Amino acid sequence: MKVKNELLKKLRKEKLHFSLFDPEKLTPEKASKLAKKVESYGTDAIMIGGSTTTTVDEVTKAIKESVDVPLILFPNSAQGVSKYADAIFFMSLLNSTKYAYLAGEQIKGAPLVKEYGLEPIGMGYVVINTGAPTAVEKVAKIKRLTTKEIVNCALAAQYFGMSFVYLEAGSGARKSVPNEIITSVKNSIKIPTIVGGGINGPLTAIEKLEAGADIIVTGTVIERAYPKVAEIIDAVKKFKSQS
Ligand code: 1GP
Repeated sequence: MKVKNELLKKLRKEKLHFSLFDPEKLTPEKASKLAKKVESYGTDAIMIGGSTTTTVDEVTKAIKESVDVPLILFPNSAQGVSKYADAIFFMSLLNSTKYAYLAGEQIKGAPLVKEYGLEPIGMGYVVINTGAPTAVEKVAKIKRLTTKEIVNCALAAQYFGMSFVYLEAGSGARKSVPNEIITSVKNSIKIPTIVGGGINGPLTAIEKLEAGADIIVTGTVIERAYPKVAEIIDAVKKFKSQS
């Protein structure tokens, strides 16, 4: 459990930043260029995946050949499994109403994880509606939850033995996960909380960290090559030195 243990070790001292790359929106050349950039800015891992089905091998291979940071698959289905990654978030979308997202695709993908020797990292994934429905909310037919139900999902993830909980507003969401939800989850569980979706600047990232996020994920700001991703990573690093 090399990748997971390294991340948990780092988390004992600091907050982390993960960069999300969606293979559907990137050519291998562009992915490689952006991966080198986020690595130079200090990102702690690169996640590879998106909401719609696509093959991930070419982009994953290009990133693997370009950087040394851990590559963690963030699959939307069994098709999101690539032999070129280091690890895979073996995740269940806990508030999906579709069997495929709860366990079906995971069962299909499990033999591939074994065959490719990928490190599985158990993760409970919860999609939170913060306004207009996002792609993941529509595709996975998400059940909208109260704060109490979100906390209960996070607790269930912990009791299943999962290593992380991911509170997701959806890629490109206009609003990120509300701070009070992050705080309620953080105060109720012992496993680290990942927060992503709609985090488009350093001030929002700091707010989420102050609310209790352990790991900040950004995707859209990287794809659009906004210089803001450097500022966001910098804010996460500075937060580390204050805590
Ligand atoms: C999506 O949380 C991630 O899974 C990233 O979202 O693209 O809005 O940064 P953004």
